[in-house]
Amino acid sequence: MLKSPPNRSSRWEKDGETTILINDDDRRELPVPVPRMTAGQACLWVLTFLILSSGLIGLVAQSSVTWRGIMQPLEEDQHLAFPEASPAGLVSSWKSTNETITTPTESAQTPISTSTPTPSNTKEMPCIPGLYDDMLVVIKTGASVMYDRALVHIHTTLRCIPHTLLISDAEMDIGNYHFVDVIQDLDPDTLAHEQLEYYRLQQSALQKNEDLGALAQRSKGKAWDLDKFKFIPMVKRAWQARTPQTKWFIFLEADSLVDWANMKIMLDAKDSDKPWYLGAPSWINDNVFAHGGSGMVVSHAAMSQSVGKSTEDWMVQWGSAALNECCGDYLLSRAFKSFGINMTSAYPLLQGDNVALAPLMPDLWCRPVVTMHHVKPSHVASYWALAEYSMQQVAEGRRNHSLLWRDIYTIFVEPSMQQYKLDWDNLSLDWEFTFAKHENGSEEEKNAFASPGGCEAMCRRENECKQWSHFGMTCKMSRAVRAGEPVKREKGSNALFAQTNHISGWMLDRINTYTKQHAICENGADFKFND
Ligand SMILES: *[C@@H]1O[C@H](CO)[C@@H](O)[C@H](O)[C@H]1NC(C)=O
Ligand SMILES: *[C@@H]1O[C@H](CO)[C@@H](O)[C@H](O)[C@H]1NC(C)=O
Ligand SMILES: *[C@@H]1O[C@H](CO)[C@@H](O)[C@H](O)[C@H]1NC(C)=O
Ligand SMILES: *[C@@H]1O[C@H](CO)[C@@H](O)[C@H](O)[C@H]1NC(C)=O
Ligand SMILES: CC(=O)N[C@H]1CO[C@H](CO)[C@@H](O)[C@@H]1O
Repeated sequence: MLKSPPNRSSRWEKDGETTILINDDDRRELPVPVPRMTAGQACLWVLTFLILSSGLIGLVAQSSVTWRGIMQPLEEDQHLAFPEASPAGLVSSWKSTNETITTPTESAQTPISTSTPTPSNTKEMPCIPGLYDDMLVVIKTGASVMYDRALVHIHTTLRCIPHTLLISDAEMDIGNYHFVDVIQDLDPDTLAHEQLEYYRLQQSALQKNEDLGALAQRSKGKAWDLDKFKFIPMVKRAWQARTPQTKWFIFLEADSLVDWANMKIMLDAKDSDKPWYLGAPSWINDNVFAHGGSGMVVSHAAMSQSVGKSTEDWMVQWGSAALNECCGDYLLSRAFKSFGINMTSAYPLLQGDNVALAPLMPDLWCRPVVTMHHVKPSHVASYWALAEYSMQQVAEGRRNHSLLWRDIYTIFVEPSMQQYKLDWDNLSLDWEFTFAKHENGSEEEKNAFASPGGCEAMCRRENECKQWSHFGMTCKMSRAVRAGEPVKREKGSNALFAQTNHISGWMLDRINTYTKQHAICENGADFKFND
């Protein structure tokens, strides 16, 4: 995929540098990658080798107490970036962070009891009639992943949304929820094209009652290739499915997560009679477009000035264009642009990170959660258990907003924060120390890339550094706190040899200072975006 979340594309691209540079055979002889080596550097490498091969001793020497536990086996919960707790447990732990949620009017009468969780504590909230009538919510998925991804939304995201449209590449049903095959809306020439071979395979598998998930696995990635063809007919179907009340068309994917109360606050501040096409910007070359997985929101005016002029022309002009494009969301931005409708960035309200990857602190701290992407069904459910309660409070006027990212930090991330985690990465971006760039650097710089302890020490030296990660001969550090994700340990590697493992660490004291100093979002939730 060419797409990357906003403000991150260039930085993440650099990730390639951190992958190990040598193959397994070389590694046995020389535990560090050495691109070009002079005599002086050779000394450094010998030294490094000694430090690293003395393993624990070397690490302990680098930063005493920190590395005491490095040989201990991983505990199971270290692998959970986003723990899956029971809904009742989550809600009560959230409620125990009293400052976060206590509002002046709430105190005496909270609808959820904090007593021992029982199933009745987690009973669904009643839907409030009419609340979301002005939205048409469109979720796009594919027949091969429908049960894996879309099912959870039926019981959560979509439960109180009266007007929905489910887009797929085969006609299917889950209970009352119908999934529409929009590929069939393409013209016959496009349908016959080789790029749609998977669609035809899937059609015949459906007729024979074959397992579509298994078909997708056999066809390795071909199912995903259908995705780009769905966007143009999806927008046509959405226009046709509007009701007299529809002001906003909200396009999501089945691995997106949404907080409706925050979404509604965001949209109520905008005029749907203006041609809004809101999204999280992504770029292909220099062309900006709204990233599909982050959620795209199109106003009634924008729809009526484009697809609404003539659904036939819309399909004739843009339906087959997917044959020549990589990505459907990019194609859609071109289609809207041809009607004079440019995307407006709603980042970071609409955004494509999940809990593990989002820069929780300080960037998102007082920002409301509106969308996330790459969210597992279990996490949609966990989030929902919490958001349903806060959304209800917003609807009752007892809160001015639903969940903020700092609530996400407090509930899902803080409990598993620790000084360091083994086999953990995707964190740190603001500083980078590598052999290639710092082979002639200061002692501190050389130590930083040479070992996790040196990397941690370097982070300690930078006042603003809140976390670091070490892998190979690279140390990365960052101002923002990201929860990160487990990384699979390289085959045959050993915890003793630090550079074959990802290790990430946090400056817990700095992080705690930040959370204390920013315990209150003094200006409330920050719903601003540039427009
Ligand atoms: C939570 O409430 C208790 C008791 O009301 C109070 O002592 C404590 O300071 C509060 N915590 C925060 C973070 O406000
Ligand atoms: C949309 O963007 C293009 C440049 O990419 C600009 O020329 C055009 O005026 C913009 N249209 C509107 C309505 O702002
Ligand atoms: C909501 O916002 C208003 C105006 O900013 C403020 O006066 C009020 O206290 C807030 N209500 C809650 C429950 O936070
Ligand atoms: C480090 O110094 C050596 C010898 O002077 C030189 O060949 C090499 O290019 C330098 N490396 C960097 C990254 O500047
Ligand atoms: C978003 C991102 O950068 N993900 C990376 C996390 O780390 C794994 C393993 O190092 C990479 O494969 C991902 O691309």
